[in-house]
Amino acid sequence: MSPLRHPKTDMAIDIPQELIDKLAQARRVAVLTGAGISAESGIPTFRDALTGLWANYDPQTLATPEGFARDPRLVWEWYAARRARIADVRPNPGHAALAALERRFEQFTLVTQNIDSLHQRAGSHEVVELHGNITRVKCSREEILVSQFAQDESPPRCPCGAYLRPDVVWFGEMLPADALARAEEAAEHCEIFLSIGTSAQVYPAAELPLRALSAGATVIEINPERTSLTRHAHFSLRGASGLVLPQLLDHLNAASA
Ligand code: BJW
Repeated sequence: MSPLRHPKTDMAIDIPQELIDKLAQARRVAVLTGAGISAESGIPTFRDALTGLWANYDPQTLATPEGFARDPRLVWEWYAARRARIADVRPNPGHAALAALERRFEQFTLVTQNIDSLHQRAGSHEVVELHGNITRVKCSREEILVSQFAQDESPPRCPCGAYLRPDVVWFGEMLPADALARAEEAAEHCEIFLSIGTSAQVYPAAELPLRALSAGATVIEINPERTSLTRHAHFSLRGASGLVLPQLLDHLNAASA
């Protein structure tokens, strides 16, 4: 198949026919997304040089329980600013293509490390959130979700007196057990595993494509850069997910027309 060209960038995206054929024949597909899929919506990633959040902010200060204990106001306000930014952006063609792919397969599990709800806003129905969701707030002591609270303090307080915090997973914290179990199950039973827009550096999410590999799945990576997964992946599509995924969908539609 001839290389595809994106009209805006003229960037050639080489999608091997073998990959399209495997996808067209698959019944069970699992997908892991990371910050890169939301980059084209205007949400910064974490580890990209210069533009990544961790290039400008210290993860130990802002994304650990210890950091929150040290300076709850700083952490609360950092998340409030990110929440406002996320509310202001829209899903991009990569999110939309994944929502369309969900409808094509007998089993399709979309696992995300993102906390931004952009998959749901693009129309994906079954989204497994490994690292929580920034729109939710929970009690830092009792861990229960709280939907209404007075905004007179920063951070606001739970009726029990403890500070409220975003319902996201910080370093050193356990992932939600049910979400992790669903993700592992999907990785171990899929025929195709797509790893999209993640640097594959954060565990246990980074283990999922390796589990899929061990179970015999075909692993496809979509990322403009090499990652620690690249050398293990059967196919590596080097490009922005907002360009690659819609073209992958077009090829798939053409293959089954
Ligand atoms: C594009 C693009 C475009 C750009 N299109 N792509 C085993 C070994 C070593 C350490 C550990 C281990 N097991 C556990 C750990 C500790 C730790 C960990 O993994 N540390 C590593 C950093 C070494 N893990 C944990 O603590 C986890 N908890 C846990 O394991 O509990 C049990 C336990 C506890 C204690 C000890 C041991 C076990 C919790 C991890 C929580 C991660 N939380 C964060 C913050 C969430 C809230 C928030 O948003 O603020 O989650 S950190 C941050 O990283 C965020 C992300 O979800 C996560 C992953 O990042 P992601 O998505 O991969 O983003 P980037 O920026 O890294 O990559 C973006 C990619 O996109 C790049 O590759 C670009 O090229 C690409 N890209 N534009 C497509 N247009």
